[in-house]
Order: sequence, then C-alpha cells, then structure tokens
Amino acid sequence: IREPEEISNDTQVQQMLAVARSRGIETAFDRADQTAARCPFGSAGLCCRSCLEGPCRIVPNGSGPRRGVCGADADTLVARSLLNTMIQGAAGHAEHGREVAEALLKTAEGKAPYVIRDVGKLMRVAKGLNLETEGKSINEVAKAVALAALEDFQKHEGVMNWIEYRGHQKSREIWDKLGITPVNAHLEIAKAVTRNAMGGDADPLNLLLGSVTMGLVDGYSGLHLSSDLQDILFGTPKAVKFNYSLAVLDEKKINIAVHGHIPLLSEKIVEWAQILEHKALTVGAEGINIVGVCCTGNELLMRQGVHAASSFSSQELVIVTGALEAMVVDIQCIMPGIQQVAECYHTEIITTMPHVKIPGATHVNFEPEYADDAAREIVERAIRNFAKRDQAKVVIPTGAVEAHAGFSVEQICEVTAKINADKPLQPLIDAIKDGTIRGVAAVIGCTNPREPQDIGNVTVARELLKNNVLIVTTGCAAHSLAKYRLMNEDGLEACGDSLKAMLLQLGQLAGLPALPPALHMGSCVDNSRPLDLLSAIADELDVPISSLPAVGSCPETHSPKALTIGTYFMAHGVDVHVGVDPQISGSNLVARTLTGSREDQGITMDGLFGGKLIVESDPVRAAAILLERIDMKREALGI
Ligand code: NFS
Repeated sequence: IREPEEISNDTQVQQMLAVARSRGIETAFDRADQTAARCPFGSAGLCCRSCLEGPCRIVPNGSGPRRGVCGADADTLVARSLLNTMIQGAAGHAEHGREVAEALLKTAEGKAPYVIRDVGKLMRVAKGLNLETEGKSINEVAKAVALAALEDFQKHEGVMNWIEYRGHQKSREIWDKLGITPVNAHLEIAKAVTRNAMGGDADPLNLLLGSVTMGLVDGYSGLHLSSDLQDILFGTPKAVKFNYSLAVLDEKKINIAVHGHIPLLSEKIVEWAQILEHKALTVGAEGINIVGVCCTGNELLMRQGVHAASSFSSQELVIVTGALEAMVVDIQCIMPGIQQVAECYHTEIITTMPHVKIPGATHVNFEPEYADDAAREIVERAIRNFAKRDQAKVVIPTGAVEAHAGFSVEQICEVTAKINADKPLQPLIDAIKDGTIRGVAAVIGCTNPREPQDIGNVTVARELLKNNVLIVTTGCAAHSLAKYRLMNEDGLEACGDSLKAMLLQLGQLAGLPALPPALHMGSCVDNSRPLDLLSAIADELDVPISSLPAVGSCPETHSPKALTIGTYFMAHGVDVHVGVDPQISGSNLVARTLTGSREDQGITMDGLFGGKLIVESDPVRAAAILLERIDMKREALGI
C-alpha cells in the first residue's frame, strides 16, 4: 500500500487521501494498490476473449501454446487487442461529436434553448465545408453545418466532410494511398468491430492500419468536429483566468462539481447557478460555486474561467472534502467509485445521460430540447442538499493556483498578429526557424491512479521547457501543469532563455505579464487545436506536418481515448510518447511496427507516416528522446 506522498506530488491530494483513509473511505489509489498484481497475459495483449472457444492466452515468453484455438497467433492477438482499445477511444469521441451536432441542429431549428455565440466561426466553418452562406440567415447556415456534421455518421461513399475540410492535404495523400481514409464514423467503427471479431482480420499489419483509421475517426468526427461545433455554440476560447486545485471548493457556498466531457449541460448549469443564486441565500449559503473535474472542467474553464478542482485520478477526493452538494456527470472518465464515496457524505451523484448510469445515483435525464429543465432541477437539488451538509466533516485544503487558459489557435494568432498583422503565424515560424523555439510539444492526456499523480506530466513539460520547447497542453495533463504553476508567469523560471524572452514579449502584447509556458488549448477533444496549429504552420512552409519539429507526449495515460488521439497524431507524422505500457509487448512485430524508425527493416509507422510511438516510463529519458526527435526533424528541414 503506497503512502500518500508516493501516490501524488500534490500536497492537497495527499492531505485529502489521508482524510479518506482515516475515515475508512476507499479511493482509486487504494484499489490500484489492491489490484497491483496485473495479469501477465492481458498486460502483453495476449489474452483473447473474442469467442467462446476461449478465453485463449498465449504465454508471453514463448513457452506453452503459441496460438489460440482458432489458430490466431501472438501478433494477431496483440494487434486485435490494440484495435479493440482504438475502437473504444474512437467511438467515445465520435459520439461526443454526434451529440454536439444534434444539439446544433436542434438549436438552428429553434427546438433547443441555446444560442449561436460565435457567428464568425460558424461562417468560417460553413465556408470551409463549401456551404452556401450568401443571403442565408444564421440559423439556416447553422442547420447546414449541423447536417454536414451528421452526414459524417451516415455517408456510404466518399470521405468524411470534416477530413475534406480540416485534413492536411499532404497527410491525406498518404491515407488515400493506403486506403484508410474514413468514409463515415459509424461505418468505420462497425467495420473495425467486424474485422476484429473471431474469424475476421488475422493480418497484424492490416489490423494496425485499422487502428490508424480509428485514430482518424477519432480525430475528425470526434476532435475537430466537436471543437468546431462547440466553439460555434459556446464561443471560441479567448485568454481567461481560472484557479486550480481542490482549494477551489468554497466552504461558505453550495458547491456543484461538473464532471465528464460534453459541455452541453454544464454550460447550462453555470447559467442556472447564476439565475438561482438568490435561492442559495435563503438556505444560508453565500452563493453557488461551480467547479470542474476532468474535461467538462476544461471546457468550462476555457470559455468561462470556471475554477477546476481535479483531474481524473483524484476525482473522488473532491467529495471527500465534505463540502460538495452535487457531482453532475455526463460521459467518459467517470469512476463508478464516486457513488461509494458519496454515500459517506451528503453529496448527490447525478447522472444525466441515458447510456451512462451508476447504481445508487440520481438520474436527471438530459436532452438538448429540455436542457434548461435539467439544469434547473440539478441546481435546485444541490441547493436542497446544502442543509444536509455535516460541517464537522468539511476539510478543504487551502492555496489555489491562478492560471491562464483559453489559447485557441484564434487566440494565439490574435497575439502574434500584433507583430505581423498580415501573416500572424510568421513570428512563430521565424522563432522556430532561428531556434528561439526549438520545437513544439503537446503534453496531453490523463492522470492514472496507478502512476504517481502529476510527476510524469510535469517532469516531461519542465525538461522540454528548459530546452526552449514551446508547450501546448490539453486534458488532465493541463490540470497537472496548472497546479505546478506552468500556466502563470511563475513558470517562466522553468524555461530556457530564448523561450522565456519570447513568452515575455508575446505576453506583453496580449496585455499579460507574460504568456504562460504551457498554453492551455482545452479538453481532450480540443487536441484538434494543436493539430490545426501545426497544419497552418506546415502550409506556410509548404511541407508535410511530419517535417515539423513537433512531438506529442502523454506521460500518465490511462484511457483508450488517449491512445486513439496519439494514433491520430502519428497518422499526421507527429512522434508520440506514452509513459504507461500500451500492452503491446506480446508481439515483436506489432511493437516494432509502432515504435521502429523509418530506417528499420520492415513496415513501420515512422516509415509510412513520419511519426512513431515512443514508450518510456521515465519522464526525463522520455524528454531526452523527444528532444532527439525534434533535433532530427530540424536537421532534415535544414533549420
Ligand atoms: Ni482525456 Fe478527458 Fe482526463 Fe484522460 Fe479522461 S478526462 S478526454 S481521457 S483522464 S485526459
């Protein structure tokens, strides 16, 4: 059993973990310790549960059976098990995109109570999709955009609209040649499930290409489509301040945590918390305090500056403060364990999606048409729960960290346009060319209860910053970097001299003391934004994205979604580091194909797309490898 200090670098998490243990409350960190001995077959990707001949297991070291009953060997098993993971990731993000598209359609038809907050973006997206905007009303254009989005789940031939729109041409050529460009998200997911079933695709390399298709489905019907439509509905993020840590809970107020991923309901909860603030006063509270958890938290902080309380692995500890009246969840990354913790307190867990329920939790159904009713009911429930709070149980750590976020590509360009109004990206390109910025790294992904929280994310970021690599960040990794002051001017001490000077100069142009060393680009679906930035830079230089000195790093991943996002980056030729074992070690062929270099014999991701997988659990070593790859790409570019 690990001590709190071994579990997290965050002293507030350590404090709350000690409180949980003293009260006999079990959390994910304890369960990670209880299940520490992991199945060696599954860990290597060598357990097949595809049919009732099995489960079949192949011994990782080669002794014992070499094939399952059907004859599938280790390479096939590992490739299939990876594709299974990819299907989960792609399906989650595709469903996110589809739900937002439906909400936009209902809004355009006047059936859902949302407004189009960013008309400029709506028009840009419509033009990008080659839709007619002349003489059309805002709602007509919005309806056309929503229908184009929904078509990405229905088409039977051609290429997904969002790939036509957002996909980088030079990457497209490779995907088209390989025949892996997705037609529609649902069709590709169904095909992937079929090929992965018993008696389907047995060719490990073909299965790996299937994984790349899942990466593209995730990237375009999930990430790009969601970011574009959410910006249209809720506004494109702009520089904003927020506070981070468990200390954002307010003892004097009614606290509501919004947790999950889709901002459709949580945006409404923020609205209704303001409308019903007066009711909070009638029950003796000083107001209503909304705090974010995971990526719903990221969505709200990016657009509204809502404070964020926790990343994935410490989500249960928000409840352990004893000051939480409700935790509202939508989809993804929601631990069922929150309900057991909530039962020790007055906290009400409220599920909101018909396909994501938890035994014992309250369910308030969310449909875009009735978003106001659901949000109102949830806020009223939280207000009622305040009376049940046991003040003796309240322990809230102190010391929230101030951070800056909201760095959409549009916001970054607005800042750099102050140096070059005609070509806003030029100052960044010049800085990359002359070495002021050695490279760009997207530090993304999760926290994982089995890993020491924040250490991987923060160490990789600090090592790269020290070497003048500009960091952009999303997801729970962004929570880690915010906590350790890499999202305010204090973090400048972590930067190399040339990067620091540039951040100071750009920050002052933006009216801030400095740009933060880690630019928060949003939630995990907002991993579209780093790719859009790279795409635009590659276009200016007329090179493929794979030529740019850019890398991705996911040091503390746990989620299939993070692996799918990583695959989407690799499909564009960006090297991706993962700090947690991706469970592919059971097949040399699969591991070599993913992690090998272009010079190696045989087919490799690097050879096909120009970007490879780097598996390294030591964050210092991982950063050193990423720097090597950045330098290799700089040299090849002649800069
Ligand atoms: Ni991304 Fe966001 Fe966090 Fe990981 Fe989960 S919340 S979508 S998957 S754990 S970063």
